[in-house]
Amino acid sequence: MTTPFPHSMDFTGFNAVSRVECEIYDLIVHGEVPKEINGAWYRMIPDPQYPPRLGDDTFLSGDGMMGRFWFEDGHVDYRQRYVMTERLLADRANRKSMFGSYRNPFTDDPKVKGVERGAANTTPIFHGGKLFALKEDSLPMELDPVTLETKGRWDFGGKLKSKTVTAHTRLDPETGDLYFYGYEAGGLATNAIAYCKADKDGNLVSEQWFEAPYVSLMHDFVVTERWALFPVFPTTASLERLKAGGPHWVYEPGKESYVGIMPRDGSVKEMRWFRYDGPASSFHYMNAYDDGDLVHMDFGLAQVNPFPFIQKASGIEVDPSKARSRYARWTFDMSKPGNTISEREIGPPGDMPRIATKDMGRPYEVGYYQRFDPTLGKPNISGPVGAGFNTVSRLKVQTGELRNLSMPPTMTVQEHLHVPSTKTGHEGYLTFVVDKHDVQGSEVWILEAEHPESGPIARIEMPLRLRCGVHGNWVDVGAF
Ligand code: V55
Ligand code: FE
Repeated sequence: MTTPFPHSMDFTGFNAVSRVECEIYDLIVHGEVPKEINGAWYRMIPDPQYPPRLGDDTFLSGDGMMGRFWFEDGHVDYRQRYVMTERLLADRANRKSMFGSYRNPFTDDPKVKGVERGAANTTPIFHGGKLFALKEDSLPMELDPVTLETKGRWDFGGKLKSKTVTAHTRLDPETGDLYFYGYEAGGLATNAIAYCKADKDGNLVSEQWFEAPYVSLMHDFVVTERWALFPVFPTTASLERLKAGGPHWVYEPGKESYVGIMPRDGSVKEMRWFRYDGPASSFHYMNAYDDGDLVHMDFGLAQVNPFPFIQKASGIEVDPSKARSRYARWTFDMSKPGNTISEREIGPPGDMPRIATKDMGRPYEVGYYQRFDPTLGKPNISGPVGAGFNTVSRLKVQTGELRNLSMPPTMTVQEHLHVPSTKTGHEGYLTFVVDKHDVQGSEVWILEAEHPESGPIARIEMPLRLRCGVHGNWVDVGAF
């Protein structure tokens, strides 16, 4: 037996835990799944095996559940399995949660001191023929790409020095090189960043360490053809606070933000820090690219960290729908001295940006992201932020033209994925899980990426509720 989960936002309603490992052959499809979509869609769900050790905790601590939709000639199969982390194994051995609050080992049962606490719950990536589950506080976990069986921790054959790898990596679509970094690379609340590159076969070819202006939740970064950009927003950590059993993160709206920019394949000694004053928070960057000596970075910029558990730790209370304030383009002039940033608003607020892989780090026209439109109805809770998104938007980043899929008032959308088409002149597809709050059930929708407003060309029935995932990635059949 295990005890019930707490009655908090993170574990009730659509956020109730699932803990189901399953395999479903040939899902029921309404409409038609385009036959040219062939491959695997991996997605990760935080789904805790046991109730929080200290009575309550955030959604973000949940054990990693890896899902895999397999698309073949119009058919779709699904399977999901837990990542067997050291953390989950230790919990199962004790038949209860041994690990205390989110990313604070000082709150753990002393019996698990030194056990790796990473939950491997954020992003699946497939690189160099291997599948990994990533969580930004620890090293990648390698899984079998077909069975989803856990193979173990991955440290690039013992070469990687960083103690962490973030959940957001960046691929050069032409070379296949993977750019990534780890923050708190030297351990808990350290200000060390490890900037790394792996070649297309997965060999670690570079690891350079540098210091950020302060310790912060550096969730994502972005590379262009020439530059690597490291944004730093003031969600900060302190070892003293952790030792006192306090929260890992606190949002400090009065503190300045930075973007560190260095040549993508150069030395960290060439880093330039651009400064931004004013309340700022962001988690994901849609894209960045070079325009002569200018660098443009497009992203959702909010005035406050959107996670309720971080707001609470910071003594801030805001309506989450007011926490996302605009979609922004920041431009940096690398030919001039100084550290100023110019900003242009390119769209309404939102998050979960995705673009076509071919556009990564390159000049581009179109991005897809998600928004909460309050005119569509009351917020429905799904995921760690609270209100789930109810709109999928296609944004032309140069002109601001928006095409929206507006969901019915009982539905929210989980992160979408872009799947390329093999036909020239075709923009590809968007696929995502839909939460049906009236019946506590799930569907998968497939849209023509160029026309989200036209609605789904295929709807796939799910015979179980899929708890809110974090991120997913597409792997074409050719990669297997
Ligand atoms: C995020 C997700 C995490 C985490 C830190 O979406 C930040 C942002 C699922 O875990 O640990
Ligand atoms: Fe993320």
